[in-house]
Amino acid sequence: MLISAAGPGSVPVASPTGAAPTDFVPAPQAGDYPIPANPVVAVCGATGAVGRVMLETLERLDFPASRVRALASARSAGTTIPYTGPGAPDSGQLTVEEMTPDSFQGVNIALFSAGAAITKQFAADVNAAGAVIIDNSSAYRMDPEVPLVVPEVNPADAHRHNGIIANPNCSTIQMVVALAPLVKLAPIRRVVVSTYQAASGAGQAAMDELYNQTGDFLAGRSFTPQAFAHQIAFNCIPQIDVFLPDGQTKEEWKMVVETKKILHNPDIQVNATCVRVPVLRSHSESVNVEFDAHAGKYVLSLSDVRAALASAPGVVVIDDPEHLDYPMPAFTAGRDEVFVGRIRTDPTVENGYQMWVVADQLLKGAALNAVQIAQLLLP
Ligand code: NAP
Ligand code: 2RA
Repeated sequence: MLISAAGPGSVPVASPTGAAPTDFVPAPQAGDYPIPANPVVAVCGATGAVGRVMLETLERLDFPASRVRALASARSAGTTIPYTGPGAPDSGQLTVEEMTPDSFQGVNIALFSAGAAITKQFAADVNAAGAVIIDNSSAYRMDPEVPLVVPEVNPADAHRHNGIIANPNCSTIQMVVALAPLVKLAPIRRVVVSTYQAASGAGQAAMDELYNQTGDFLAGRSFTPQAFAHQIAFNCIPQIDVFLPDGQTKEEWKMVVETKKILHNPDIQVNATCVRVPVLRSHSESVNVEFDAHAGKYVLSLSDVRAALASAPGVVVIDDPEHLDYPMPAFTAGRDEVFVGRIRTDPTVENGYQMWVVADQLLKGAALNAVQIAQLLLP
């Protein structure tokens, strides 16, 4: 990725004589973006589903900002969002500013959740202003120069950035938080995952559509799907993001390639089916894991798997079938952790285990993960 002399990558420098570029400035490093103890933080996309939760999270975690700014499109400029955490204005209300190339002067950390096109549009301006981007979109996730970070899994990668750090896709984050303790037991050969993704994963307008459409459906009123390709009320849609030529969707592809990158394991096989369900907030996943036990080198048991999950950072095991206790999205919304239940052996394969993984995708899948990355950057 080559953005500009101030952006990531080695960039050809134009000769003052006008000759063809012959020299290269070194690629920017993390050290080129020093973060003070009390950074200025810009929340870019502050009016959206993720942006609003980012502001709540900065406030709740007491993130030591000296100032917090809320940026969005011209449509929301001038509106206000309550914010009383560190760096808040005396009014306790942030006034939303229109995001422009000049918005980033004085900013140290820009938390982006405005979509891939907007991140790409402003990335060079942000880096030129000396600010680090922590991006929730897919814009740079698979760029080899951009770390893709889940703090419970690969925190060290965050320090190898060159101005941009990517937040993985929400459905990937909760799965790798549950896989990370298992890969310490033995190498994982294959993962088969089916997702049950909440409407808010597609943004604020999509969450509103589920809510309003459900009311219309129950009242017998007609409605026209807009945020989704089909009716979402009382329905499941086996398509998230666009279809790729091989028949999988881009959401499914993201789970495959992002998992390999985060776990630093190009050989792990992942097969995903991603489904939108009429849930407001929190994604659920059925995850089947097949360990490579290397012909008896690793001897695993169900209790090893349970113990690894129970002691993993960021994971809460809720698994008591006798009392009908397991994670459910209605009860994980607003919670920071990744919840795992229905942990059992898969008798159809050697070294296979099955689990059910639920997390608030607006928090751990997006806003919280981004703020945790920002915490890693603090001196
Ligand atoms: P959203 O609710 O639709 O919010 C989009 C935000 O982007 C709004 O603040 C919007 O501002 C802003 N925006 C749109 N056009 C803009 C422009 N031209 N200039 C500046 N700001 C602009 O979407 P979201 O769900 O928060 O998702 C945001 C990003 O996070 C996406 O890349 C998404 O894939 C990713 N993500 C989302 C989730 C999730 O669970 N929702 C999880 C992981 C990752 P206005 O209000 O002014 O239009
Ligand atoms: C979704 N994974 O649920 C996406 C959010 N980026 O649509």
